[in-house]
Order: sequence, then structure tokens, then C-alpha cells
Amino acid sequence: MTDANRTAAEALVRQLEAEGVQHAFCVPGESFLAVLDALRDSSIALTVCRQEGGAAMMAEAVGKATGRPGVCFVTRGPGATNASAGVHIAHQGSTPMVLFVGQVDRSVKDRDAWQELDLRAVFGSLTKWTAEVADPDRITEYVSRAFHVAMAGQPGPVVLGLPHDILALASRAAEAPRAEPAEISPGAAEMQALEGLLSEAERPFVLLGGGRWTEAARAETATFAERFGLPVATGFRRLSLFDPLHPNYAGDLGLGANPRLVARAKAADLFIAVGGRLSEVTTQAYELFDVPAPAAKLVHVFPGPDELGRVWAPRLSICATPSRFAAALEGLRPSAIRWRGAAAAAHAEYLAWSETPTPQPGPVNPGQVMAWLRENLPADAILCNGAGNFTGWIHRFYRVRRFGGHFAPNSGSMGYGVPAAVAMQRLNPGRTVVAVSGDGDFLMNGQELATAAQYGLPIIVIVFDNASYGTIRMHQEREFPGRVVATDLKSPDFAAYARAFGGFGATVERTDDFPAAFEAARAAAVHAIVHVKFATDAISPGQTLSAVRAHALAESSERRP
Ligand SMILES: Cc1ncc(C[n+]2csc(CCOP(=O)(O)OP(=O)(O)O)c2C)c(N)n1
Repeated sequence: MTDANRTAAEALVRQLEAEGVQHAFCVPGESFLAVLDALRDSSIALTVCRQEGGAAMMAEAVGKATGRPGVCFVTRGPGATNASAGVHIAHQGSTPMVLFVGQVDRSVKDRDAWQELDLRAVFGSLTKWTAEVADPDRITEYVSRAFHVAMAGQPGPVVLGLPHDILALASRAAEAPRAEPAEISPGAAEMQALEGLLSEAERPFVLLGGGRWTEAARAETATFAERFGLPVATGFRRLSLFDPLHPNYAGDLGLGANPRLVARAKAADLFIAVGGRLSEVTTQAYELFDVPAPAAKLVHVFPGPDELGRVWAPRLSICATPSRFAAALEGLRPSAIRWRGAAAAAHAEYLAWSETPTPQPGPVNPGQVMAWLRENLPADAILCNGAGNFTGWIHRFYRVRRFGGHFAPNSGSMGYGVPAAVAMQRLNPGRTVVAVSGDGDFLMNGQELATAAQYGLPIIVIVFDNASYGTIRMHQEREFPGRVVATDLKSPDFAAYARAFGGFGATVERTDDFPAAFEAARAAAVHAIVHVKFATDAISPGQTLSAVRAHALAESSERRP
């Protein structure tokens, strides 16, 4: 519909409503006041944040959670460059997202005017599409296209510039109907070819990843795996695509993966990768298969043709969305199944790997903390995290039981956990939302605790504090043993930090004290931090920094002439 009396900003907001947008995140700027004004009268819940990086990560998390673009508004130069952190996460995570940027007036464009940013140049390689709306009468056309592009094929981010002067102008733009991404079905010939490959296989392996999954597709894939006894793994930070207690679950193929799982994946003669792009982390630094011709027959199912064959030439390329592919699995009837017992063996290996505690130096064992959370969080809890070695304990010991129960950056960007938790608690007021952060990771966006406070969001943040940028220290010890530089951290009292924002804080210095601290945080029903201090030496599950250093020193002395 059109309304001759409305402004371009109002038309934009009406189009967002037509797209079904329920939440938007922003840091305000004078460049898009008319949009903020229109949002004031809208059904869209606006969350005002403290830094655009956090706002963009919140929008990214919404995109991951809903499969529809997360929406973020920021101002030009300083705002958009801050937000780029979240845009890159969406880019590497195949997450639909639209970042709106208040841009300079058209009359001063290209003068390097106040905070002007060449959006296409800056965001060109980070987005599926970057554009500026130059005509108030075309604003809904641009928004509609942004939503279509963000969700189409392999989803990803779109950046739309909004010149300040067009926003308050009258707009004759009509609303477009809600964008629905095209589904892509596998052809009968491809499914028949897959059936043939299964009939010949002896050691098949299924890997799930990427975007465009639905709860139904997850269930259909599980049924398929059960019917044929197939071992199924999840890719890096795609933990919620398969129930870890399902008897066919083989484990998480990401950072710190179970060596037995990696061996199983490498030994497969038929490797069926569904939905994911076969990233560097999932493929164990491109070591799972020979490049470009894997020994295994690789079947790559992906919702866009351009990714198929990027690194490895698949034996069978299937361009399909996971939902349509999963629906088509029902029709498969391989003539022979030669791998009986493989799924049970793989699942037993996963259980042993995730249930055997790893010894760690010092009175706190982060693995035991994650194991406690695994046993004590409700099945529908949402866990969010950023990046750092502390995530190794999540991947290994935690279990994500539900679809959409885990939000983490596939790009390995620090600072994601707190904003993602804020966004998920905004969307799911009744659910337990926990962010797990490192001491370095937390302070990258810890200021968004103020946003949790402002909206009364009882997120619980666990800060794993090893007084170090531990991941980098680990690499440092490997490459320059004993030469510590720029990795020691002196952090604040994080429990007091939480209290300064009006929340609850507790400090834990022994594993046994964690349950009571966490329960107290839960009972407080406000945003909370449980500050867990542990030994710097406890660098990752079952590993110490001293051992890493000793190994590196021994290797370097062997190399010396
Ligand atoms: C935004 C960003 N900056 C830098 C890095 C490089 N980096 C990866 S892990 C890491 C250290 C993380 O430290 P912390 O959060 O304390 O966790 P830990 O590794 O000690 O468990 C750094 C600096 C990154 N991944 N993301």
C-alpha cells in the first residue's frame, strides 16, 4: 500500500514491519533521526546499545536464531566501522542480516564530508550486497531486495546506506510483500546418485553445518541417520544441528576435536557434507581431504552453486537448501548397508570423549564447570560464547540439546557472547540464557551489560579468567617458547563490575564453589557475572602451557645444528 503523506523513514519502517521484523538494535546517530522517530511508533522493539560492534552482533544472533535478517541501525564512519565486526561474523557464519547506515546528505556526497564513508568500498568484500538508497520513492524496493539477498542461497549480510536528507522527504514507495527466500530442491537424479554412492559405501560419514536449517530438517536428518545407522558429526559451532545424546551422534568437528572423530572423518570413503561450506576450522585446517581431489567420495550439499568445488572437487555436488535436501532423504533406499555398528561405535567414542574429565592444574577445572552446566541447565537453555581457548571446554563437555540452543561466532571473533546473550534474552524472556566468556573476550563487549541492565535481562555471564589472552599465549609458547609478550592480562574484579551495573556478582576460585555461585546468580534474577578464576597454566582441556613450552623447547633444541 502507499500513503502519500508518509516520509521515506516511515515507509522504511513499515516495510520492516511487513518483513516481520520484531527486533532492531542500534546506537543512535544524528544521521538517521527520522528513522528512530518512525520506530518510536512501530511494533518493532528497538534495543539501544553501547557500541555498534555489540549492536551488530546482536542483530547477527537474531539472524542466526530466526533465519530471517537481523536488523541493525548505525551512523556512518565511526558507527559503521565499529559495526563491521558483526558484519564479518555474519559473512563467515552465513547469517542473514541487514545493517542500515545513516549516510551524509546527497548534496555533499564525495567531499569526504563529516564522517562520510564509502560504504561500497568498505563493505564490498564483507557483504552479499552494499548499496545506498538515493531516491525516497524507491526505499521499500531497496529494503525488500536487501531482505531477499540476505536470505537467498547462502545467507549473509547486506549493508544499506540511507542518505540523511532523503529520510524526511515524502515517499510514494509502496510496501512489498514479505520476502520469502527461494527454497532449492535437489533433483531426482542427484538423489539417485546419492543412493548409488550409499549402496557402494563402506565407511560413510555425515557432517552437518551452515545456515538455512529448520527444526523439521534437523529431525528428518536424524531419522535418515537412524534408518541407515550413519554416524553424524556437527561442524564448527553448529552444535545445535544434532542432539548430542542421539545414538548416531559422533561429535563436534571443530577446534580441539576428538582425535578419534578426526580419524573417522579422514577414513571415510563417502563423506556427505550437508549445509556447511567446509570451512578451515571444520576441515581441520584443510587436512581432512587431499586438495583438490579427496580420496573419499565427497558429496557436498550446499544452498548455492558458487561454493561447490571451492577447495575440493566433489564427487557429487547437490545445490539444495538443507530443508529441501532433508525432506528428500525419506525417499532413499540404498541396496546394501555395509557399515553396521559404525554409528554406535562413533557415539560411544563421543560419550567417552565428553564424559571423561581432563586433569587441569589448580583448584578450578573449567571442564568440570561445563560438565556441571551440562547436567544442570534446562534442556532449552541458550548458551552464547565468543572466542578463546576457554571455548574448548564448551565444545568438549557441554551439550546443546535443542535446535537454536547455541550462538557463537563461526569466524572466531572475540566479544560475541555477551551481545548474543542480550539479543537471545530479548527474544526469549522466559529462557535461561548464559554467556560464557574469557577474560579477554568479555571486555571486548562487556559494556553491553548496561544494555542487559536497561532492559531488565537476567543473562548470566561466566567469565573464565586465566589472566591471559590464553590462546595467543599458547601459540606464543609454541613458536617463541618462554618469550611472553603482550599476552598477560590484569583484569578488574568482574563480580564488582556486574554489581556496578546493578547486577549480581560472585567470584569462584574452587570448582566445588561454582554450583552455589551459579544458583545464586540464577536466583538473583538480574544480569549476573560469575567470575571464575583459574590457573594460566590450564590452557585447554587436558593441556598445560608448561607442557606446550617444554615440547617447543625440546623441538627447537633438536633442530639446532
Ligand atoms: C576480535 C578479535 N581480536 C583478536 C583475536 C585473536 N585472538 C583469538 S583468541 C584471543 C585471546 C582470547 O583470550 P581470552 O578471552 O582471555 O580467552 P583464553 O584464550 O585465555 O581462554 C585473541 C586475542 C580474535 N579472535 N578476535
